[in-house]
Amino acid sequence: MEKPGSANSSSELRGDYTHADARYTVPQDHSAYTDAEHDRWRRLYAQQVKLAEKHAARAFRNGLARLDCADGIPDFERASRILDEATGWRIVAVPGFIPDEVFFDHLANRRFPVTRWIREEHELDYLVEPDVFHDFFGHVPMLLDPTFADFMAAYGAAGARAQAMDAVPMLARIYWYTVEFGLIEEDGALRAYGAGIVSSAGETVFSTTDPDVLRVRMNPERIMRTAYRIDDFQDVYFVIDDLQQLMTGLVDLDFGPIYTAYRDSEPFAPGQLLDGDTQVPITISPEDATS
Ligand code: HBI
Ligand code: FE
Repeated sequence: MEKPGSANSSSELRGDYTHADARYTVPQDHSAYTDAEHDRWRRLYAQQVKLAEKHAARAFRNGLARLDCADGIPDFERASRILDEATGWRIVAVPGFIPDEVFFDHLANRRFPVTRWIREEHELDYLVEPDVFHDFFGHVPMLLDPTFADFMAAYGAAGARAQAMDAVPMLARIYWYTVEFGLIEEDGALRAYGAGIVSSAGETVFSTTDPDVLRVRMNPERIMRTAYRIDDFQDVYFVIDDLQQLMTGLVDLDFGPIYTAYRDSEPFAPGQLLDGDTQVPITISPEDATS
């Protein structure tokens, strides 16, 4: 029997923007989640944390451990206190996707928008739009890393100029191929730090062990000129050597001339190896080779 007066599940709130404020934020209303929803979170968490041990970046695993959120859908206020102390970030609850300029403004001010509803049972393995598991499990642990936290704030601050130069799609590709689907080389192995990867069972294994998918060293101009798909595993993954490369390779680079030069050009189709690409070979570890 659900508590009287509370929404009988977060899915009723899915995409409900009627109570959103000017910054598209809403109360999380943590008490409204049902036991079934907390149980769904626990099953998703248990599945993904096991894969993360082997395939996720160290910064992700360390951040996840500090958030201590295995037992159910986390309370954003509690998590914000941990985040704020570590890197000055906080979480704001949102009903779902929000306009680019609002999203950029949140990031520039170290507020990370987390969707408040959780996917349905039949969406356990895949859903197109982000839910609380994608946003919190996938994105929030990395925000405890100071370098990544600075990069995310700088990404948000870059939004206004991209809009002024009519180049948001090019900036959005940077987010896509790093924050959502980025790989990092650590201890000689490929690890995932992208939220879209670490929150997906299939893509965590595919992106780090598939012998055939294209993997290329991170290259800002190449990324800004490469289209992406949102409905399947990626056809190309970009690899960094360490998180500092997000600052030195991206934040320190003036995107203006790249916007001007290519914003009206056709983007490259993902998955094709281009002149100038440095391909990253897959290093199948012995245990992977036998599994
Ligand atoms: N809104 N809630 C939410 N979450 C996102 O990840 C998000 C968004 N709006 C725009 C957006 N991402 C991307 O298009 C940005 O890179 C611009
Ligand atoms: Fe995301």
